[in-house]
Amino acid sequence: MNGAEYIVEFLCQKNIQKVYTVTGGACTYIIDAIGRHSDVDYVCVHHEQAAALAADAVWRVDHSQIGVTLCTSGPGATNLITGIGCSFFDSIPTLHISGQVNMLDHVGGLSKSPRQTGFQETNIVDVVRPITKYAVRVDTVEQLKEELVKGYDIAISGRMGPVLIDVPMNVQKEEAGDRIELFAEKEVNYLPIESVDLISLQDEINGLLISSLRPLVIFGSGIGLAGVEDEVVGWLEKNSIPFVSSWSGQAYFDHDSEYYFGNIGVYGNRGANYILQNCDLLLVLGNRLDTRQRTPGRGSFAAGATVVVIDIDQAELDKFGDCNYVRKLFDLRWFPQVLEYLEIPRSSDEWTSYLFEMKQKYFRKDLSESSTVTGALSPTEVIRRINDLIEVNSIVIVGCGGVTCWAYQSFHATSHTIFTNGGMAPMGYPLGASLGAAMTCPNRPVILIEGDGGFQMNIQELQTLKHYDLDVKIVIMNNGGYGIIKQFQDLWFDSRYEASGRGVSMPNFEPIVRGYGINYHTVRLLSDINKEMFLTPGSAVIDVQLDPNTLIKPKVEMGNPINDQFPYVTDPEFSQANRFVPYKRVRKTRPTN
Ligand SMILES: Cc1ncc(C[n+]2csc(CCOP(=O)(O)OP(=O)(O)O)c2C)c(N)n1
Ligand SMILES: [Mg+2]
Repeated sequence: MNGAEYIVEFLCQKNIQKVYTVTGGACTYIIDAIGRHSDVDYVCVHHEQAAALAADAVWRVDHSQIGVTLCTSGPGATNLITGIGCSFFDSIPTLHISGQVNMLDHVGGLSKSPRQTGFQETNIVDVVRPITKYAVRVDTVEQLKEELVKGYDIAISGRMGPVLIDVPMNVQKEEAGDRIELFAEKEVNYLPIESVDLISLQDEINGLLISSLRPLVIFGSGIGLAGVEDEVVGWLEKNSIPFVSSWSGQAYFDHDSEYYFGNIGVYGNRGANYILQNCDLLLVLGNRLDTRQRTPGRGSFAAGATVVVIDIDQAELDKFGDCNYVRKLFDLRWFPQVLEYLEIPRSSDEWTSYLFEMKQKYFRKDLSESSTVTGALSPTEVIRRINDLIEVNSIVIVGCGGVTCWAYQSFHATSHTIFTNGGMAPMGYPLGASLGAAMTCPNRPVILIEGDGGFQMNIQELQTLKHYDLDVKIVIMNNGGYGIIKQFQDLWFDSRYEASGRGVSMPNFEPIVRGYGINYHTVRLLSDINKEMFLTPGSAVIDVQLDPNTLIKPKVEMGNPINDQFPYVTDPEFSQANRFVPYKRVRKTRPTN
């Protein structure tokens, strides 16, 4: 085996069958080795960003494998960056193998440091270091062998994330022996349970649970990343413990759960936000409480509660600075052992009846627009209709923009898997990610909910869908521009739509989509959306024509706490909904409706 063949054999041993790639001079040995391997194949995409986004989706839809890309040096490697960042911020394990120029041609071999000596030579390792868990260049085949094992283990352990291994061409050609060496796991940085004082953790949480009358749990994606969603949901349901979720957390439980009260945050469900703001104990599991959840005015977040955050990453806990949160460094992989000894929080009768009152009044009742009143299509109604028509085991991948808010506010997942890229949130995520999802789970329908702006950003991947005959249904929530930005400009820039309306236009997607040989449907009325569109085999674009001024509702406008969202409710309704903790209405930027 040479180094290139060794890499492919290693991937095969790690259950990796697909490698997402755009070829180039510096990775051709590895490409050729894949071509000669019977169990590993490459998938040719049309932009390396899409390869990295495809890789980001793989673990999300199948926890038994991680996504892998292969690219050439220079522009091939730099094109991966957005996708690598996606996996880094969302803690998704991926492995990126970049080809590098021969070490003989490399600046590293010189005493002086010119910018470049080899053609397309780029120091990708240093470029991606801040957005990878680990990045390394290997200079020998022996190093390659060790780093593959080490890199893979780092990607899947502890707080997971992307790893990049840069392999010069001479190493790809070097003799590597005839067997794979899976060295003892050295670098695995799990937070071992012995390093945590389990008894005192249990005691402390127990003390808080016992004294709480209005407990609430935030279900964060960390629970799913740790693979303990079944145990945690079982505990919540068995003990009637109310919970709300983050957007990313929504991927990991059945939203029909009686004790689920919606998703929280700036664009969260009204009722869920009220509940959160009125609890007296907030147990945050695997959620980093970013600005989209707490708003920049953090002081008003869960103002009447003791907030307990359990997180795998000390830096995430440290970032809370002088907030008086109780912080516990703990790997939720072992949380089931903690659950066994936890007291059951006792909700007061007032709290329980309030929870269900809020659910009755607000849960799945938010309506961005009502088509019957305004005549324009309501994005909320569109999402709900799609939700009703698609199969329950569908994978739903959401874009970035108004479209994210509409989808997460309205989609009700039972056995579906719904995800977006939450941290990096690049436009164009769904098309790239769909390749990884559809390749990894060929028997599950893949549905994208994308904006017209986002669709433009990886539109070239329609060809990959076509070439591999993948079955992906792409719903475009088409408002003819960058809706979420315009809504922000409405508030802060007197509706001057600079670079969101002025300067931006969208093409007629129909001839473009048909040019790729992909089916196309226009939707002007809710009733235009039908089951056939989703059931007909082959990829299709479903182009939903929204009014360009369709707003995201509800939404926290900057300066307000999360329980005072636009459109503003009346003062009596506000007081009713916030009956346990007094909140002053800070500022009404728009009239009460
Ligand atoms: C790669 C990238 N560039 C810029 C942005 C900033 N951004 C966030 S949403 C958005 C507009 C998205 O438009 P569209 O996909 O049509 O969604 P809409 O808000 O109209 O629903 C922009 C420009 C981004 N998230 N990603
Ligand atoms: Mg748009």
